[in-house]
Amino acid sequence: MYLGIDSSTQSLSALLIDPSTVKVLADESVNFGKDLPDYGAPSGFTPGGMNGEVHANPLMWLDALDLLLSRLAEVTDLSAVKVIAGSGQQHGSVYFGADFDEALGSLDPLKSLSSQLAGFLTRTSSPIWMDTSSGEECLEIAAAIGGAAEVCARTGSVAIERFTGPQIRRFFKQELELYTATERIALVSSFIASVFAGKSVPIDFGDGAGMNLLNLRNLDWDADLLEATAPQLGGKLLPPVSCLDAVGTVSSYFSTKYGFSSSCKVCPFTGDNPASLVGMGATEPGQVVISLGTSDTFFAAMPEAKTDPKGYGHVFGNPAGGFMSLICFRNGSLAREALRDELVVDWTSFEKEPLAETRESAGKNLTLPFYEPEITPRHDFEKPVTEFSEQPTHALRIRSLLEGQFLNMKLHSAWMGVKTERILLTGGAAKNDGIAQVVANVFQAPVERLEVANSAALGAALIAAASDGNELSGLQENFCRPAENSRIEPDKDLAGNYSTALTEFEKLLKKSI
Ligand code: XUL
Repeated sequence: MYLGIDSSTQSLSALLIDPSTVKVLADESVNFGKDLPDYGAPSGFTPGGMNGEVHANPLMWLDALDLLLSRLAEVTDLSAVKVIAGSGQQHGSVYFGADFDEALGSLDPLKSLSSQLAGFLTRTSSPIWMDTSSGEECLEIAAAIGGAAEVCARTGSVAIERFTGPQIRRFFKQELELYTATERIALVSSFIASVFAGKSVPIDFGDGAGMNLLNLRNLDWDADLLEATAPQLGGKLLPPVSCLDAVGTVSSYFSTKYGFSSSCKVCPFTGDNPASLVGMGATEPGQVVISLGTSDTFFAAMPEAKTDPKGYGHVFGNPAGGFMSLICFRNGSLAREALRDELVVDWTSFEKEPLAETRESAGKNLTLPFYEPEITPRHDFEKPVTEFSEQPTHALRIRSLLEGQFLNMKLHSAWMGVKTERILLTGGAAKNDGIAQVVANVFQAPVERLEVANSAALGAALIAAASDGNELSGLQENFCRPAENSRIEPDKDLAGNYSTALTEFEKLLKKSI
């Protein structure tokens, strides 16, 4: 049995698989907002941050871990788990002081994780990927390295606010004493892995590439970037590693409390997007994954590291080797939920039938689908920009928003030059056929959804199994199967309409930013 853990923005999930029977044995989840309301983070982060700050409480992640494992132990015998691997929302960071490793190694199973580790955090809150506060630090880092293009050539991304390096620099500038007291900096992924292993676990290449610190040429921390980011930073990070190589076994806290075998291995955790690439069976180039989550992401395996000339896209490590490209759209579910609430409707209004009452855009009835500041394209939007040539019904407004989201995605993914022969759709909104049909039509490619919905947790479980000698491609063939009747074909007659729509969408965008 192999356990995959995914620590995402809104929840912590676990998926347990048995490759010999090709079965998912357990699938449990803790929702931060619903299950841990005392943290006051209904969407997984503390609302009301100033100056673009979006932080979450790392103790909430620890309480979620105790709760998740107690739920899992109730339904399964965890002593048969051979390896644990995992993933975390990318870019978020956690800061510890001296003696943290000692505390990790001597946890008392009669007490909670959060009560025992709280005293060792040098920073009580963790900036996460939605944070946009470090614009100034991005400029400073780029200037020190010789410009944005040079940062991009080295790390696969220009310096970006949500990436960990600029966030660390901001912490150093604003809270020098606490920064100095910090002995170790982890990503969300390596934090949870460290807790499992009872010692500091290094950051993996896949997730580490989301920090503006990892040089993609040698997969090591870049000395110039470390220096440009903050003093003595190199000493606070362990050398990066691959998520496929186990780094230890579970600590006695987990074996005593939840019944894991003391020989159960722990792999370094990776980022949610690299794990999703594995869980979607897309680690070989040739297919594209669109993940509809809090943010929407568009990603694909790449034969070689290629960077976005406009600086919106990113290059991360592909857990199976090589690289993946990713583009993140901040107004994903954020925007769909905002329109749903504005129109006082539910998700059935986003289904095929109601949308069929309207016509597909042929360059008319366009929406720039941004309710909040967007990162692709980068602009401080406050509300959507619309251009309707008729009085819009609810259905037309929904169609226009969805078309805008996927036209924007098509426009900003062209640099990847990847053939979209098949689109694998995942994330909460993927099951909606109305949305899937818009994706198929805009990209003029068939859309498929997989049987297992939580691709990051599944990817983590497959990484755990692969680290134990199981062939990854065979695991993917067995576990990453399209769900029955999930394929949506594009309407080929709409190719011309959407090509015009793309041109008009781009014009409207240029006019508005
Ligand atoms: C990717 C990104 C998000 C987070 C949260 O760059 O910021 O996709 O990983 O899922």
